[in-house]
Amino acid sequence: MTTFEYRKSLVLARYESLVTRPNAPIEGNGVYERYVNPVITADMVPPTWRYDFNPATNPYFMERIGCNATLNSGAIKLGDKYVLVVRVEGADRKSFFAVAESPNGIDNFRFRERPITMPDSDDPATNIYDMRLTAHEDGWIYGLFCVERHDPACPGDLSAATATCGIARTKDLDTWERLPDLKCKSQQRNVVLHPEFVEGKYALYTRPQDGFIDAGSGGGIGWALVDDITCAELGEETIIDARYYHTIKEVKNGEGPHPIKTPKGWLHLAHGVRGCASGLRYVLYLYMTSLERPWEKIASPGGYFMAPVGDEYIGDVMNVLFTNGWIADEDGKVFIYYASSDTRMHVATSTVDRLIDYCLNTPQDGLTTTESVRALNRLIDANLSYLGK
Ligand code: M1P
Repeated sequence: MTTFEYRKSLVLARYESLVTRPNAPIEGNGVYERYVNPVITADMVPPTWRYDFNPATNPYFMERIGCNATLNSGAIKLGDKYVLVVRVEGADRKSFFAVAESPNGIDNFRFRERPITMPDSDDPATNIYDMRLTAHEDGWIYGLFCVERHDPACPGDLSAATATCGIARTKDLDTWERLPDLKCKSQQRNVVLHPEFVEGKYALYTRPQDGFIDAGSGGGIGWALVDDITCAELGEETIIDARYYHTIKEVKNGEGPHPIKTPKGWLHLAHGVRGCASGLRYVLYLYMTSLERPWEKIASPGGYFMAPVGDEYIGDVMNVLFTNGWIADEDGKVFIYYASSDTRMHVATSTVDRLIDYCLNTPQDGLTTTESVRALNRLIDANLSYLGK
């Protein structure tokens, strides 16, 4: 057997065993279940994207185009398929989008034949990433994502960048119509389209930031209405979920996927960031807003909902959980897709009922040690009295 034949069969066998690997839930805290295996890793990118399959031009069956990571994925249910628009990051540090589908949402994710070719806007980007998908009531599926360019105001600084919200729409996730980027005064990452019209307008969750990394004076997750999504311009932004000193969202926060509509209100999933000696720590949290007034908070459970555990701590950017995709099935089951340490994709499952219960019955962050201990004592008092002690 030639080196080419040997290596090709090895690579294909490894790939097949990875994409067909069954997954299993791990019993956890009762709020959600994590799963034994990640759902998508860089090794699950199709071999035809990485290898030259012609023995004449690749006699050693060497990898030609490397893949570094598969992370922050948008999610949507299309027919009976659980579909992710994955941020795939090449070895060259450029991210692109690619569609991966699974029959059950927890394993057997397989990429479509080709990645998405996203049309450029008039001002081409260096990098695009972190798509939020919204099947809007206007009939289109929208993808809102971060568009990164070198900051023209700092020609001598090669790390100076700008973040803008790119907007595109599709019916099938393969062919996309690119719309103009969101016009606004501040930099924007983590912009999310609400699935319904509000006061006859498109509604956006925003995250105003002064710089590419720093939120600066941007106070948290914002809310803004837009008249025309085909030339979207951000007017007044209202902060609906603010950052606070000494909380999980002290440094910054950002809306995850669009909220899920429930009988008790809109259920939101977001990320919060704080600083510590080892750098930034990204965790996930939940909150709820009013059904009629989605910009008004009605529940704000304190602390994080999910934080890195075990291997999730380790990767390209350590100590990070990030989410921009979830799927709620008609029977109430919820699939939460999250990336760990900017490296790989995972799933956690729960139900709409359990997540609402969590939001409505977890004490709010009282913002001081005294208040945290008070909340603990209220639970202990109730338990002692119930247990007759
Ligand atoms: O590296 C962690 C995350 O950092 C950024 O998050 P934020 O938008 O809160 O600044 C993004 O670059 C995100 O992609 C990344 O996962």
